[in-house]
Amino acid sequence: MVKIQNYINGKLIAPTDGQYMDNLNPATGEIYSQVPKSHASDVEDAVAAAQAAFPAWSALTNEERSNYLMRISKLIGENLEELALAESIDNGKPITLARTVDIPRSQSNFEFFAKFIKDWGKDEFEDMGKGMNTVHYSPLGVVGTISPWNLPLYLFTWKIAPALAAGNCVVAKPSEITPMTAFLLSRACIRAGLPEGVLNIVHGLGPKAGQAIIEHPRVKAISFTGGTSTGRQIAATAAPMFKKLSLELGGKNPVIIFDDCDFDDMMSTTLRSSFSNNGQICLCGSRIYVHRPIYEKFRDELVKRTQFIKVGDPLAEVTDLGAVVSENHLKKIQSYINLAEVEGGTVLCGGEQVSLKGDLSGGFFMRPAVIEGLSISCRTNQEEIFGPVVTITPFDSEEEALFLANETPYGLAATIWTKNINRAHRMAEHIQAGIVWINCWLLRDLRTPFGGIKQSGVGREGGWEAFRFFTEPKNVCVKYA
Ligand code: TXE
Repeated sequence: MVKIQNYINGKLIAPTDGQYMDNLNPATGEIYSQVPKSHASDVEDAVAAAQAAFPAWSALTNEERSNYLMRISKLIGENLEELALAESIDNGKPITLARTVDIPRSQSNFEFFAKFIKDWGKDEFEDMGKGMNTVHYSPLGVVGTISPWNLPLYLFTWKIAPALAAGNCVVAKPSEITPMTAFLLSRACIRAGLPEGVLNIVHGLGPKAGQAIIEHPRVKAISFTGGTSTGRQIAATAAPMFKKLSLELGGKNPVIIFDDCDFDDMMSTTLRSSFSNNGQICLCGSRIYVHRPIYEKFRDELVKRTQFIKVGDPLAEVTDLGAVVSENHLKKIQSYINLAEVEGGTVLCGGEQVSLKGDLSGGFFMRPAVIEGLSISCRTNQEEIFGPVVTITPFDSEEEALFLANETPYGLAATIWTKNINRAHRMAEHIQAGIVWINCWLLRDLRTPFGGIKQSGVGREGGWEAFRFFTEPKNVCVKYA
């Protein structure tokens, strides 16, 4: 059985008190590896290593740091199959998804920021005749990153790559539920010759290892992706210490479908935006609002296509949806299916647990669900389920669609389907979300700001936003003689 190790000061090491916890394969329910149950002492060692590495790492040129990142990116590409297999086993997602989305995107994260850092310099503002202002951007020192289980390596590297590129040293904690690809990444960093202490990966539970990173006085910034309640807790610790905070939290994203949309394109994309990765993507659309003239056509087609989705072995090439990430998560999702019925909704299809045969008989599988007949104020439409569950509701006017879309505490992403470009822009302007997709979903340009408003988070990732977060600006003003 694989024993995952921490990566501290360039070495793979056991946690200081020797404690490990079990890591389960969600497709079988079997334990298949052991994860360090790290404590504050491991975080202390990681921060000390990062602090010691910082002067030399931050003194490198942008080009030199970029070269290290490119080497890591290349190694991710060379080990795509191994990483995709590990991600699929750890998370329960289809290997085809890990192979085409998670791992290629992790590779791109390093490559993108390696290239981007070469254009990062200083800003200059000339006050004609009076003086010149130069804004220098300096790395912060040691920064902490904490990431979730839904897109394990993808979100882990999305934070680490810009932090390192900007000249910081990092203490990173992956989710304890999906630690394997972060462990494989630490091996890649060793092979890439990344200097000791520049990146440190501490495995363990959130309230122990995670909290120790948040609390550590030498950790200058925290970049976190995960649940809104965890984000609130993190902010409560970090804000009084005046740490920089980037919080990417939950979502309850609306999809608004007008009767003039390209129906076929909308249908196939909506199926993806509803159920990709078992709905365990913060950007999935979970509340679907449909213009009344096409409501019934849409409903029947969505239900028909949802019933065709293949739930099965994540390692089989034909599988559409694998296992959800854990037994607890499966129970949570199913409790919302029950709740929806109590709240007066009708489950049109899915929602039931699926029992597979053989090795997969202990796995956490369920059929994707479509629910109708719920009001906007009910819990099913207000709380993040984070599973393969969507609600559908008809609407009559733009105003009504906007009201429904905005009437939750979240504001991460929204999708609008219409061929009327004026209407699309009107809607986009008034929708309360950090990201709006028109006639598409998950079309990502890594230069653009990524993040949410309201309870979906604080701050933005991506492009310059990431570099601004991981640096401190200093304005130097020189008066002309
Ligand atoms: O999140 P958690 P989980 C949401 C979604 C999901 C819920 C739970 O609603 O159902 O979060 O997922 C660490 N101090 N999203 O369990 O618990 C933890 O160890 C410091 C939205 O993954 O918030 C893990 O590494 N760290 C989302 C990370 O925080 C702590 C993506 C996330 O854990 C901690 C995934 C603490 N006190 C889930 N407690 C999105 N928006 O992308 C936990 N952690």
